[in-house]
Amino acid sequence: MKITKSELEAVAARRSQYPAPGLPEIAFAGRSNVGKSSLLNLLTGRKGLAKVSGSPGKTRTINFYKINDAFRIVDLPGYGFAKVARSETEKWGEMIESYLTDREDLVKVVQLVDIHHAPSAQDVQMYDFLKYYGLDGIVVATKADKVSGNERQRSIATIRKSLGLRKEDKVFPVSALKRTGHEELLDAIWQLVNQQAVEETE
Ligand SMILES: Nc1nc2c(ncn2[C@@H]2O[C@H](COP(=O)(O)OP(=O)(O)O)[C@@H](O)[C@H]2O)c(=O)[nH]1
Ligand SMILES: [Mg+2]
Repeated sequence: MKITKSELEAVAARRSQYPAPGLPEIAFAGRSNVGKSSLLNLLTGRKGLAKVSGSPGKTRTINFYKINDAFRIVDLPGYGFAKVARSETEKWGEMIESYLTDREDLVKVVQLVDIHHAPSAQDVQMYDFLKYYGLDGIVVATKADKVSGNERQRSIATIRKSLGLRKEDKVFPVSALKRTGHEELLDAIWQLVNQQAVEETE
């Protein structure tokens, strides 16, 4: 598939600011600076849609992007930024947990990890949470341009092992810099969205 239309539909700091339900949602999770905004821009072909930041930890909201008027990509606030106060971290946790556990339109969460660092304890914790709620199964290894050949295979093996992926779970290496790997990811997302539509009419 191709994304021909994308728009930032809502920037939510609380539930009342979520868009009205009615479209399937695929959320993106990952630590600050993992490359979430860059991936979103790559997928939509719009360089400035999501703000790419050199300094991590800025996004404290859940951002809803409407795609092709057919589904939403939901950008969750990044975790693992050391410089935020504990009270902020708690607020972050509540906000994400509330969305993940109680949003009827949520189909799946794409977990982003950086290909040139082994998954962090927080990545593992996040992914365990997704498993518990049955939202797991798709992982993106970002910044794929930073490793090549054998090293890439080794990194992916490390990711699979650390997160405890099953055979059927998928890891997509993507580079926003080199613009590679995103088409495969988008096809997988589109398949999930359509599966959801079929299940709803059954
Ligand atoms: N080399 C490389 N750098 C990337 C890639 N994607 C993002 N970055 C850089 O990583 C930093 C964080 O990116 P951003 O998209 O803002 O991450 P976010 O905090 O997860 O939204 C920026 O400096 C980006 O330029 C990539 O595919 N390759
Ligand atoms: Mg971002």
